[in-house]
Amino acid sequence: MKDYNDGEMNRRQFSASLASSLLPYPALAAPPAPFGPVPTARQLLWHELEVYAFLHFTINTFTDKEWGYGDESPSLFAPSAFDAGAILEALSAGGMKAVILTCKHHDGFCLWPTKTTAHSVRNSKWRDGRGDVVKEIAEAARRRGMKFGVYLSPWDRNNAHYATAEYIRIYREQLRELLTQYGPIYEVWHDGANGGDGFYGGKREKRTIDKRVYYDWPNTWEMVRKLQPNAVIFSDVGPDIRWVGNEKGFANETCWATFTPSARDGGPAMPGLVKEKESPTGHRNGKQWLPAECDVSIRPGWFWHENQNPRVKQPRDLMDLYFKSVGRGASFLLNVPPDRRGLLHESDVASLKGFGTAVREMFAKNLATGATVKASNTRAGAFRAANLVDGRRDTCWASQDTVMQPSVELQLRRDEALRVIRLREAIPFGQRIDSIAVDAWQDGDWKEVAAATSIGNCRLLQLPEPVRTARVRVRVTQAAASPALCEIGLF
Ligand code: FUL
Repeated sequence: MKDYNDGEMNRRQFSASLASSLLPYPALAAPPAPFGPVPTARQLLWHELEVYAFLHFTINTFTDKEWGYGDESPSLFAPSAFDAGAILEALSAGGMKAVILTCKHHDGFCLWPTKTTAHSVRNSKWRDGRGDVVKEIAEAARRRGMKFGVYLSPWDRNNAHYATAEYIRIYREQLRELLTQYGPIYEVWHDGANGGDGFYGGKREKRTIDKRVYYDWPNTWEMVRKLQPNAVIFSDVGPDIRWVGNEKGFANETCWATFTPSARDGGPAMPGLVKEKESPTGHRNGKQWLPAECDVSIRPGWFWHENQNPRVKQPRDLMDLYFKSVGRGASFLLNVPPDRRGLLHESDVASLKGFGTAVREMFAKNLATGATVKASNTRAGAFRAANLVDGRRDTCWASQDTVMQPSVELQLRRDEALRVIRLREAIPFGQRIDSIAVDAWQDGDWKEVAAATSIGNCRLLQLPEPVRTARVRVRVTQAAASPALCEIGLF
């Protein structure tokens, strides 16, 4: 398979921007050598999102199903008051930075007027067959400054050609339409569910495919790269973002951004064929930078069902998942399914709002801003300890190459009650730290208040109860290469 990793170039650009202020003293600017795989430019952009939404919406919304068989009449798709602007407003209130729409789910119904099949909105009564859900959601997202991504199910229970080579041509053509007609796409989502029985143009039979070869994924990914170079590709095996291995919305307590996907059957790893038990943790010395995405629905099902209206996750449940996904270096992909009106249900809107407000309030004031920062060791050049509290991700503190267990002390202006500590590694240099401990100065002595393993893009440490202190120390207790952190945040 082709090597998609252009992270090396990326790391050099990052180092160059750090060093630009030191041009008269080039010898001082030497950045740490990267450790292991490093993120690509598109992965770095994705790492900044952290929280984004899924919209599961299609004919299933009207038939009360999770997986449509593929024989549903397009006329069933009939939202009475579809309003993309209202949906995006609610997602934005929930703090979502982007949205991924199920442009086609397993039943094959296309939410845009595709030329590849008659099984689409074009043959529904909605807007007299002239509507385009993809367009309206994409445009509403852009109006709010949110990014837009597409879910296109590889499995298609409607298409007569499914399981033949012709279907792969059709699938790629659908993808081409989505990637060329709706502006910039930030994420392309390939589901692992595959094969089995379906309508298949009237045959109503069971069709199985060989997941290892049938989809010829490398060539589809190549096409995505050409049409949307900044889009990250998600699947069980990446190549950019990996499934976290469960649909409950959390990563393992230790979660490495690096991973070497392998197949359950010993063959090459492919979507739908990965040892998903290893996905929540990743691999410490994995060969690829392949960070985890934690998908979960705000309701028991992925699609809207009336009888699940009383079972919407509450803001505190979402907050817990936020800490167990974003707080473990992964992303949080929260599904909020539109109802039969084509709107988000009032309970979901209220939960989103409560969650968004809780996150904003928790991180509104970084108590580390303005603190005096001293490190036990700092490498020469632009890698000052003060970079840890400058609110930027493109500057960092780093120790000298041989110093693996440095510590950093923050002196605050006054006693503060700390509830959450946020750490971010300078990931363009790789995931270098194995473990850290955090101490607070209390009653004339250092007291350990928290400890963690993997950090990566973000590690959130929740203190069981607020700790009052004016001095905080972060100790790197183990590292595979000299540490480089871009943030220590205190909330
Ligand atoms: C699964 C699908 O089968 C579900 O219907 C849903 O789309 C979920 C996000 O992925 O594999």
